Amino acid sequence: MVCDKVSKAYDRMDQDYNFAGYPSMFLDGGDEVFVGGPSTATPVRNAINACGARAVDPLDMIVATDWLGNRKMKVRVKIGNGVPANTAPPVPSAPTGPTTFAPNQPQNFTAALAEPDADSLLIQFDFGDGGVTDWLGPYASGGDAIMAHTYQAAGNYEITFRVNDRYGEITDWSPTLAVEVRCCIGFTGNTNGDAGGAVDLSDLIYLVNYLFLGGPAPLCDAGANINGDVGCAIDLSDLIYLVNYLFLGGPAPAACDVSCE
Ligand SMILES: [Ca+2]
Ligand SMILES: [Ca+2]
Ligand SMILES: [Ca+2]
Repeated sequence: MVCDKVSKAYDRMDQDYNFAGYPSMFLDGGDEVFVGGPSTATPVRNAINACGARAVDPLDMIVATDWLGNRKMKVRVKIGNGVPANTAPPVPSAPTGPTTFAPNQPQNFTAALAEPDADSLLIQFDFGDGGVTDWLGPYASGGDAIMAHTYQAAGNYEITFRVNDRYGEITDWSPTLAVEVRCCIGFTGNTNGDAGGAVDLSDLIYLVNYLFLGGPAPLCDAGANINGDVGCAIDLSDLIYLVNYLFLGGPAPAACDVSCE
């Protein structure tokens, strides 16, 4: 440090090393110090050799880059002094979310994120129906990432995700969340397939439209087989059953029969 020329060097000398006199010599960050100047070269030579032989912690450094577009790049650097610069995130817990729901309606699934270095994370979901996302994010460590997905077909699926700490560490896939996509949930009658599953006049109109006016088919046979007949036929008898239920105090629509899906 040339402390009589550089003010930062002077401050370091004054505040950190309790500066005592010129010329003073600090070797290897202050590991060896000569105050006032040695009279011969030998002690300096010995001090330099001692510094050279000193065991020091290895430095570990990782450089990562993000392409920002428009000819811009962000460079991120992590340095570990005697410890690894980066720690891998743990395998995440299974995602959480609804486990029984109808197809063709977006559902939200939550990924809880944790990272020992508090690195922000990219996440990748596999929804089990062939829908694997790109790496999405970054999301802050310690929070939740919510991902919407729409299943097109009834069935059973396993949802999993993994995380990437953007310093080269990608976890294994998390344990899975098992979901059941049923076009009929609980009871029949929701012919128009509204998300709340309500059975009301709009379902009756939907069924009339389908049976007699060339309208679209119910979401699935299982949801429209309101009288619960074994053959799962959707016909006038279901319509009568629904009218009876809605307006004449008749019995509730039949329970879902998954064999109709
Ligand atoms: Ca990390
Ligand atoms: Ca409905
Ligand atoms: Ca029927």
